[in-house]
Amino acid sequence: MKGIVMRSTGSFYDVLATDGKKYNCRVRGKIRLEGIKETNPVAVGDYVSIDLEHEIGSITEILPRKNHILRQSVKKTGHAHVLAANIDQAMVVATLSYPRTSLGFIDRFLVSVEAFRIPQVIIFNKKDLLDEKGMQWLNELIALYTGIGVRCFSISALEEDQLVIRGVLQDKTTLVAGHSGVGKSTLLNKISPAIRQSVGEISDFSEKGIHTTTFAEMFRLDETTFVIDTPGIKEWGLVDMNQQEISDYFPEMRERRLGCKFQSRCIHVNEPKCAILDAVKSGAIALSRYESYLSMVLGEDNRK
Ligand SMILES: Nc1nc2c(ncn2[C@@H]2O[C@H](COP(=O)(O)OP(=O)(O)O)[C@@H](O)[C@H]2O)c(=O)[nH]1
Ligand SMILES: [Mg+2]
Ligand SMILES: [Zn+2]
Repeated sequence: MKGIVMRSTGSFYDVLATDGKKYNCRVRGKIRLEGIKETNPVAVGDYVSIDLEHEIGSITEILPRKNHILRQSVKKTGHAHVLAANIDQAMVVATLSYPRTSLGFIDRFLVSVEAFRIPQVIIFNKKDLLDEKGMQWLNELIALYTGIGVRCFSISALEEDQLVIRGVLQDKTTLVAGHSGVGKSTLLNKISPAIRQSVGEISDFSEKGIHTTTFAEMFRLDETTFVIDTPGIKEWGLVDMNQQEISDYFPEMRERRLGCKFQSRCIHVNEPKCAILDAVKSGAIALSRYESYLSMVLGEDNRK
């Protein structure tokens, strides 16, 4: 029988099979997917073949993936693991206040996802808490991110705005991310009763300092609509990216960097005749985006 992996705990997997039932399965023997060298080959979102002869089913095969997202398990020391597979879009929920999501976090998320060529959506939540100045800033950010090809929505999850987001999710598999406290659970709960999440429980504190691998969990909204929640992800580490590569994942840099004097050797930090630096100076590239870029290029977690 075939099925889709809804949840993984590292050794066990919940598989939603074509008969509509969920089976607890594990991987028996070694299965390898071509081109994947990661240690846990089966990920949430994978289409798999399962064998139900024994009390606990076994996953015997991973069907070819459309795509996947890798994530660094533990900063620096750990290996990358496949966070999820077969994703149509990745959505980050952010807030400009209570709490304030840094643009650095948003940009890191966008880059991590863009590296796998997966379309991105930003949901700016808690619009109701913004004053006039805050609204102005919000509109500037929406203009900035829309300008680089990211779909943006501003909502208040406390209002009826979730209907718009339900439409964004329809017929797709969407990975959802965001810092704790931004209203992710509030939004997901309103979107679907199938997703039952506790609201307002900040579990950050107890998790701090413990290097656990974060696993994603998938929920089904209807036959063709899936949401993948990624609880507890506080940082998006860049996996396997060299300095030259990073500007490729900034859509506003991708074409422009061909104009740099040093071409692919330019990392746009202090090189002469750098097309990216020129664009930052002229305002064609937003300063906040360039600052995020610099932190990724010069950040130590990323030097290779
Ligand atoms: N003012 C306001 N508060 C919100 C909104 N969305 C969520 N909250 C509140 O923010 C807190 C954190 O929400 P929660 O859904 O648990 O956030 P999560 O950690 O991202 O899952 C809760 O007290 C929610 O009631 C919103 O749009 N406006
Ligand atoms: Mg939550
Ligand atoms: Zn350059």
